[in-house]
Amino acid sequence: MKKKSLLPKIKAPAAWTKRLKQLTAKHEKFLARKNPVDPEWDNGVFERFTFPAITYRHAPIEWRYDLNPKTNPFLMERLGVNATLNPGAFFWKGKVHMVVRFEGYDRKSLFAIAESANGIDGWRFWDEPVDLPELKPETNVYDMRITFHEDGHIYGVFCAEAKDPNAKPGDLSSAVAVAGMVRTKDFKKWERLPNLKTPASQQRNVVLHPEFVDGQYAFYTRPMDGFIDVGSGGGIGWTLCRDITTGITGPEKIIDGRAYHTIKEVKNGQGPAPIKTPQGWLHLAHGVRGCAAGLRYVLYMFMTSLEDPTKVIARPGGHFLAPYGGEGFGDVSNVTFTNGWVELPGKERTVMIYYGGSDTRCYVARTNVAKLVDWCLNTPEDALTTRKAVDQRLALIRANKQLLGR
Ligand code: M1P
Repeated sequence: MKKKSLLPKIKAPAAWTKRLKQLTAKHEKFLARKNPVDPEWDNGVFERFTFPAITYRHAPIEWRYDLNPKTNPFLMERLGVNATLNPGAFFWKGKVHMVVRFEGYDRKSLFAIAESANGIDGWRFWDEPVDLPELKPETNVYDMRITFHEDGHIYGVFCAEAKDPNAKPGDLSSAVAVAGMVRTKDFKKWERLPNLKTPASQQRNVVLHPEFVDGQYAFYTRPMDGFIDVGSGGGIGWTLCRDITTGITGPEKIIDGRAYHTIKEVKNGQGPAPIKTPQGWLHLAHGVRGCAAGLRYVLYMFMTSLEDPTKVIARPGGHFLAPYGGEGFGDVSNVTFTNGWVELPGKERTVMIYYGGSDTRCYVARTNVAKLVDWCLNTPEDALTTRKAVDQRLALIRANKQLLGR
């Protein structure tokens, strides 16, 4: 994408123009930075990269600064960017795109699309953020999942939150979260659909399945009684919807529940829409557990059956990806969260995984479908007790010893 000049068409003091040129040069240098594979990380499952893929520093200068020397004589940032996180992702017109949760200093999230030729570096935001139609009441929107549905539309499902109308006076934190929906054909014009109406009082991490199931739209859900605490709800749910233009769904059932002493004992949620493989649907999700430092968010995987997408056929134990190095530090530390991945064209079936680190930055990891399927089908399930975990590890060690002739 060619960068246009930021010099205003009105007269500006020489010092002001000099500062703008310096600012622009620094920004361009940052955007041109290459992002090599992290040479330290090597688990054979996926590659990591040296730098985050997108940070607040990727935000275009004209999205932050008033470029009028009369109203901004010091050329100061007027609308700061706090974080760029939790991106949805899609492949479009030969390039990889992220739908970034773009958060201002005021905590409000916008959706902003950035593109890259290789999906690793060279990310540039489109001209303007997504001009999302609003459905009142709505205070904040975030974490869009993109689904190319077989009905021919491209859907974005996201969390739409508003103040809880039943909150006690003085309680300015309680909120209600629902699943908002838009659809588009070109990622420029977005049609807002009604919010999803499921049996649960609150929803977050809702994702549209790419195919019709029993002739209906199918959604992965995450039913909750509360806004932060899922209460008696939780787990990755599943519900069908006859007519997406009404948003009304049928009953909800849990297909991947929470479990004591696992990486998803507090809550979990489907990541992006699943990827279809001959062996089943590949799912990437987040799991949350509590610890002395607060909540810890990691990514995990599972597979579901092609014949019955509600049936889990593989549950590799533990996390797939967890906060690593600087990923674990930020606005909400100890968090990795995903709602985007992209399968690149080609028989290698390369998969680029996009994830947020600590609600602050976007990261990328690279793998392929064959590795992910192997990881899911051949990684032992969570043993659930220490005794069984000892057995699991001993089995591995002893089998290896035998192979090594020890
Ligand atoms: O702050 C961590 C994450 O918290 C929420 O996820 P969940 O609903 O599973 O708790 C989301 O707000 C997510 O955006 C955020 O990264």
